[in-house]
Amino acid sequence: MSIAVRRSEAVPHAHRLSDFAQACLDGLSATPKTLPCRFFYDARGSDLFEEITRLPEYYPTRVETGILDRCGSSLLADVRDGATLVEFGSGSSAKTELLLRDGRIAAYVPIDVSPTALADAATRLRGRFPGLDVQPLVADFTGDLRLPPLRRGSQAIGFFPGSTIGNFPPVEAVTLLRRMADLLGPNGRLVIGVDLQKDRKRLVAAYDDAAGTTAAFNLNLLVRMRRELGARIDIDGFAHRALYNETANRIEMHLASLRAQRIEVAGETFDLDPGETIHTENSYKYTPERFAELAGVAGWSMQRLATDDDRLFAVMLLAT
Ligand code: AVJ
Repeated sequence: MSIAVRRSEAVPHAHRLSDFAQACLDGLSATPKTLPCRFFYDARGSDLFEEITRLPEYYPTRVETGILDRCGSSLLADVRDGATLVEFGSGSSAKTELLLRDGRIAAYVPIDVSPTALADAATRLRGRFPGLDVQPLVADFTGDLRLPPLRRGSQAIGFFPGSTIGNFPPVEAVTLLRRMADLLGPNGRLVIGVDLQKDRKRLVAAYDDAAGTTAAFNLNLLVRMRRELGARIDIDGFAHRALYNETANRIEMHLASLRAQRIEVAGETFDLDPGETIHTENSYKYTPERFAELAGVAGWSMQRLATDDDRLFAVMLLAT
């Protein structure tokens, strides 16, 4: 048996499982089997995701970047000078410059779980925007957050691009949006990217590309289980599946077992039937109206809406 123990937990909780091990036990015990998508992003998974954003079929990154490039300044038109931009899950902060170059943002708080990604982004942005006060925060944005003290009277503008909100089921999305509203305060704003409903073929192609990069990204969860948790899994016994669930308006990614087989992880065994799947990700798709309604439940009202000509993707400015 091998149990990965994170260094930070090793002393006080020598026998506690890592988050990942616990999530594998919980998800594989469930019916149907699931694994949470947040575990996609180890070093290899983050590289694969970067590769996905450059695929011809994966339009969201390209289209959202184009919208921010054209409409970044008009989205921020009513934002006060000296505002603080707070980015949730900032990663490489690649899209952030499209808001910073407008000049009314004085401080930037990138939030991410990866200290190295934060450090690289901070160095780059400080070089490019010499007056900008960059205060990185190492944290999981779905957890309890506290902002560093803002400069006096500075308006807090959240930034949540990439349609990451689509990974949360609507009820959880409302909870997250409400917590963001609380964090950002009374004059808070949120610039959020939302992937839009469109024809099924285009959606499925974006999550099942010809080069097989998304398949590798999905299967990397099993690779990670084997490496980090010493799991016994025949990875070749699984295949990537992407489908559009038209009832729930979401893309689903699954790992389908190609035969009857057994997985061993963290001291437990799990049997899979031929064709049985492990559900690894949901990516909800909205109409602008439907998303505005959802945000409304969380206390936000839509002030501005920017889309591309083909209406593939939307970037909204929400106000509390
Ligand atoms: C980064 C969560 C927005 O759902 O489109 C890409 C992740 N998964 N291809 C998405 C992802 C498969 C992506 N998000």
